[in-house]
Amino acid sequence: MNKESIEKKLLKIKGKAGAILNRTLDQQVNIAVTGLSQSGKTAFITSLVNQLISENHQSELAFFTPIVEQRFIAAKRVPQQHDLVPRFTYDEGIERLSQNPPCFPKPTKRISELRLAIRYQPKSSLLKLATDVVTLNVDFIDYPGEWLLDLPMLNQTFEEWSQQTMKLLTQEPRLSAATDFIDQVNQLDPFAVMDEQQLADIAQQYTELLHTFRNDLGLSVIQPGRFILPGDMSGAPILQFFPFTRFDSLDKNDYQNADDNTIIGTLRARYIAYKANVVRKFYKQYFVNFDRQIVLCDCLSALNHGKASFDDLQLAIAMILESFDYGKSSLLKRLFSPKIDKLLFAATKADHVTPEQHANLVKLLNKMVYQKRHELHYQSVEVKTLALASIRTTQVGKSRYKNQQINVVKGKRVNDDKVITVFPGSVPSDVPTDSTWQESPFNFIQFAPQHPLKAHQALPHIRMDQALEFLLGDKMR
Ligand SMILES: Nc1nc2c(ncn2[C@@H]2O[C@H](COP(=O)(O)OP(=O)(O)O)[C@@H](O)[C@H]2O)c(=O)[nH]1
Ligand SMILES: [Mg+2]
Repeated sequence: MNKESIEKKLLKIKGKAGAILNRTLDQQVNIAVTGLSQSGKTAFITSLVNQLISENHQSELAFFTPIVEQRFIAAKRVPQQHDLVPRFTYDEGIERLSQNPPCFPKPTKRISELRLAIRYQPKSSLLKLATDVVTLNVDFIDYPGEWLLDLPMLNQTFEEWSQQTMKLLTQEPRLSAATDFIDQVNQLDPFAVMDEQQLADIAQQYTELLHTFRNDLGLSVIQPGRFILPGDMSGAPILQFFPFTRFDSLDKNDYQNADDNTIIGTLRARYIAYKANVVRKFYKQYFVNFDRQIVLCDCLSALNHGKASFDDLQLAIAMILESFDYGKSSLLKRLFSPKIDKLLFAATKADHVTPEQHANLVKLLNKMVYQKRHELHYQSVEVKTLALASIRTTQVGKSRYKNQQINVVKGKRVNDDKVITVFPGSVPSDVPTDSTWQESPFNFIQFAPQHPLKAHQALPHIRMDQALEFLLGDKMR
């Protein structure tokens, strides 16, 4: 055989091997993005997708190795995997950021999905032998973090859940807002035959209470999570239950034997149905398929709301962490077989503070994430924390203050659309003490984009490349 035909033959073998490898290699990854409402999920996915598909790599991704090593070829959107899951509305988000004046993408309140096909040149010798270009399909799944707060319910009876919820409701800051609701439930005769409308009304009152906790008090522990983000289950009887307030005074036997058509029997039955058809279903249908998870936390807003709000965020993070506890005895492991191998916690909206504060923001986040380190068994799950801005809306400058140079940010304040230059304040590196809360309340300002996004321009960001590297870098070797 002459040299030419040997080369031809080799190329042919390479082609065949490539085809086989392409079929057998793991070239698909599910990346789930979550966080409590307003934590920045929509902004995060919009930016991440935008960074990857921006033409000519105008995006600044200095920490994303496939780009640094010039192996990244292109990314494009392709039809998503599941027909029944709503589409993540990327175009609408970009449209809003491109209009004049620009605004943030509209908030979404349910699960959604988007698939990117990323083409790159492999670095690993095995893949390289087989093929010159690999396609990695990445599915991004956006879902409310409130849904993870429901996991502990799977381990609780209606009685236990009611008692635990009442503990929260009868303490400030919740108590003042909750007294009307508690009075209403106290007046019920639990063994009376239930009235559909009455239960619907009280459930509605409980739901409104949860909205008050979230929106007015800035609290994070909201249970059941679906009540404030019901999606297409809005108004369904499965969401029409609430904690019962007087378990201590109920006769155990009477409760056990209560008929399903009594008030207490109906509440119990709906609670059980909620666990099975809502909570369990989410974990079985979606959660078990996630390969990687990013949890977004808006620590700055929690600081703004004060001690009660911040403490509640800590509690919520501890509850969310239970979904990643893979220890042998964990609830999660017993019920499902999750496969998440990387977990990223990110403090969002880092553009609201000056860059030298980012280290403190990460330290603060670490305090919250690792508080349960000794109890939880992450085992093979790699955990990382980061401070980022999905969409950077401020510029950093210098200013003189008391004869010293300090960093300041310039941006358009959300409240009044004024462009201001300020030092937004220091971020504490640890959970603030009682006296810190009293002496110097936090007041971090929210900023909105100033300039419309131009066509083929990538969104400005902070550390999105580090998030990309953690989530995808090793999948693109
Ligand atoms: N300045 C700034 N604001 C952000 C950023 N991400 C989110 N926000 C703000 O937070 C709000 C909620 O974000 P969104 O992504 O809708 O939160 P979601 O409810 O978790 O999807 C947005 O409307 C913005 O006002 C960011 O990177 N920078
Ligand atoms: Mg959203």
